[in-house]
Amino acid sequence: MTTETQDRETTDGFHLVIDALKLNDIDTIFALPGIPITDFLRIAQADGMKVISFRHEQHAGNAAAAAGFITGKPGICFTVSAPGFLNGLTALANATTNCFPMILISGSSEREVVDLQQGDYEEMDQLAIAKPLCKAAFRVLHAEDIGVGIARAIRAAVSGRPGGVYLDLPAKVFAQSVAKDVAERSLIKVVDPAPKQIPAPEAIQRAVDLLKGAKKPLIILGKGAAYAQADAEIRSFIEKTGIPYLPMSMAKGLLPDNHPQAASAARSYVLAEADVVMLVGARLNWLLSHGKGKTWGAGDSKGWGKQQFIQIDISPTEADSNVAVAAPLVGDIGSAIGALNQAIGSGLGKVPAEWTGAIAERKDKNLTKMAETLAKNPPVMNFHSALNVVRETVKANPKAYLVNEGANALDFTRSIVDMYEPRRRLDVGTWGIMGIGMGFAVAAAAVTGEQVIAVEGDSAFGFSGMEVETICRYNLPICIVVMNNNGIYKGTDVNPRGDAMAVTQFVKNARYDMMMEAFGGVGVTAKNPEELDKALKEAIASRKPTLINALIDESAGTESGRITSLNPAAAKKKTA
Ligand code: ADP
Ligand code: TPW
Ligand code: MG
Repeated sequence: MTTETQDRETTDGFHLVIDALKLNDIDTIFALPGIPITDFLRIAQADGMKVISFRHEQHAGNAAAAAGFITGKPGICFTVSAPGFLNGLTALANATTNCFPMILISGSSEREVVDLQQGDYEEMDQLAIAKPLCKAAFRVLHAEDIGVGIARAIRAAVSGRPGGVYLDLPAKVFAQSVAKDVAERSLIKVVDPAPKQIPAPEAIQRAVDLLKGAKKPLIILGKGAAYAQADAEIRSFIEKTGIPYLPMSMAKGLLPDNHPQAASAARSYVLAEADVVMLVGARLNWLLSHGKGKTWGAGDSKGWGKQQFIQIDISPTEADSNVAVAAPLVGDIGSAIGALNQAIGSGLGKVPAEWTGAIAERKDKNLTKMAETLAKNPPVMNFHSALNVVRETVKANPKAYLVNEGANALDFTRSIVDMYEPRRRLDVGTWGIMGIGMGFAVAAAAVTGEQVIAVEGDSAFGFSGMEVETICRYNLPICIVVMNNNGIYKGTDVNPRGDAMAVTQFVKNARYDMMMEAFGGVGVTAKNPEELDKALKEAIASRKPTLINALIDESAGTESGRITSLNPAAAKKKTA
């Protein structure tokens, strides 16, 4: 500790928070200043921590969440009280929903005044508000409890099912002085913050028996599998068993998308036909049609398919959440897959060739069709011709992070752009939330130093667009590609009254590239795949903050992208 704010015998809350974080190997803070956080951030920076200062707390929070997913350590976000806290809360709730470890630490007003509702500066009972939206919430009232507060927050964020944690620090705690010897003893280095959870041998055997009897087995990898960092064990299990697999969106790249056992190009076929499905860190939520209905080969939309499920999850209450799970395997994915690998020895016996053959046939057909579509170069650039360029760019730069949000801009990117490395795809996650773009991009670049490519719908980009200043300020290697189709889903909607623009339309031909130029970055407009390719190559070679305004046929998208069926209006039409 080197700053002049302390004397020899005592330290204070500011330093204790920093020391507690450092002691637990946390070296990066995502934040937005204001009382009492400004001084805290200054001291943290002076003490050698990396502090990334944002323009809106939601994006600082999203950055912390993404850092948590990428590193497996809780990402840390600091905000001021009431409004700053609330701005960060969406990110905290989203992190919890996605099972990403993060800690939101907010300054707060004085308890005595808040509890009597006497109208303090930015008064709010933040702890009570945060509680239902995160895994755990704590408040520290005495500086000597900071060590315990940070330790509990870290453990809560990363142990078991990871998630968001809130830590409330009333302003006066920062200024409290504590004798140095007391302070030192009060700090806790968390030992084994995310302990292994070894699944029971009989649970392993149950799963193996089920797989042995399967004629049409399928593995589904979710973002929990990506988060677990058990890449080699997972790959070995998949290759030893020969079972076809489907990656969920953020599990893409856990095994390269061009792996021979990848079944993504035959997704609807394998989901409808499989008899035994092993879920690895993936929930049977809306993204998997709740495990039933037509997607799963059931006759009607509410019926059950013929599948039997094996589910590996660290959360013991996840099994049976939507449909019966025949073989629940509670444990961390590394331990569970490790135990399965041991139990099956050199393999399970061959997956029936009828099954793998039928999948291969469909894959070939669909991949050929996709290749034809991608090869087309229509006079007005569309999602396919633009994303074909991004596809080749990622192929040539497999370590690059791909951040992705939007509706069509999301769905087309997910299916067109192959991923080759684990945890490189960061997207809208379980909620399908807009606004993660720039926060996730900043985190990926700041934490890993790798190139980031952010493929953004023009609406999606708008939610966090002001953070281009942050990107320029820290000179981060981020290339944003705005898929500019003049609106939400499409730019062609009409307001039948004609007295204002339609609700999904934006200003035509907006110059998003100029937003990047405003802060000293590179802005480019790309009207065709050649221009897009050139701009992407230059961005990656220079590592300069770049925004490519990719002009996309405004009629090319569909309402809500691939989830049109969730629209009440569409549902009404269907039942009418
Ligand atoms: P996706 O959206 O990709 O299908 P989900 O977010 O629905 O994935 O599911 C992730 C699941 O992974 C959660 O149920 C979570 O409890 C689980 N999980 C997270 N980390 C681990 C881990 N280390 N070991 C086992 N399960 C994990
Ligand atoms: C926090 C609802 C889902 S997708 C989307 C919105 C507003 C934008 C789609 O337009 P975009 O993509 O990005 O231009 P494209 O390619 O189809 O034109 N608020 C939040 N989250 C969500 N999901 C919405 C609103 C939504
Ligand atoms: Mg759009």
